[in-house]
Amino acid sequence: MSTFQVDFKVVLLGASNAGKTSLFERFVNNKFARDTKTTVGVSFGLKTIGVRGSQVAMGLWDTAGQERFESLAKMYYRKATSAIICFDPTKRQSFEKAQFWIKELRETEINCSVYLVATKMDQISSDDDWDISKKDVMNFAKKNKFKLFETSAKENTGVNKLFAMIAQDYLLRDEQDENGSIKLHSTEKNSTAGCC
Ligand SMILES: Nc1nc2c(ncn2[C@@H]2O[C@H](COP(=O)(O)OP(=O)(O)O)[C@@H](O)[C@H]2O)c(=O)[nH]1
Ligand SMILES: [Mg+2]
Repeated sequence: MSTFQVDFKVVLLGASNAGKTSLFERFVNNKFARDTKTTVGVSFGLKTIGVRGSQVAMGLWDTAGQERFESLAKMYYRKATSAIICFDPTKRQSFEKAQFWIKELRETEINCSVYLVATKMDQISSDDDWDISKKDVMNFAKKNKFKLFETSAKENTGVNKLFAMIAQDYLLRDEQDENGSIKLHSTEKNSTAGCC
């Protein structure tokens, strides 16, 4: 068993069908699959990102659909540095669920940075296509000091920008707080693998 180091933990959260697994797949494997439902267990991906001359290892966790039952174990987001909260802007309920997960997360992980992500932007041609008012979403983000991003896993837009910002924010935080990183054990390096 080899050991590898994860500098920081990032979790994906949001409603079922919000586009979490697709975002994960696009970022980790640079793929877009129409059917993502075959994931078993929690997926874990490791990506090394270069930021301002430093290399940081991001551990990215995706659910296996347990969010459908609103029964994600707290273990899933325990000690997460950053949380990507996905929602489908064409579905009001998806945004409501996003707010639910932020609340759940913040109950225990008070210092976890939140990145609010409107997914599937290839399906949006104007602000009128949003099912919730875009202005309300922007106000919500601003009020809570969450960064707001727009992505399309299908067309690979906004994805790198999101993860680069997460890595950059982590480095800034890390410079202020020189505390330890999380150690993980795996048989595989730099790949996705079932976990937990
Ligand atoms: N058009 C489009 N469809 C997407 C995109 N991301 C995800 N989907 C579709 O939305 C559905 C749910 O995506 P999935 O990633 O499984 O969502 P999850 O349940 O949050 O993990 C699937 O049918 C995906 O193909 C995107 O960027 N564009
Ligand atoms: Mg999924």
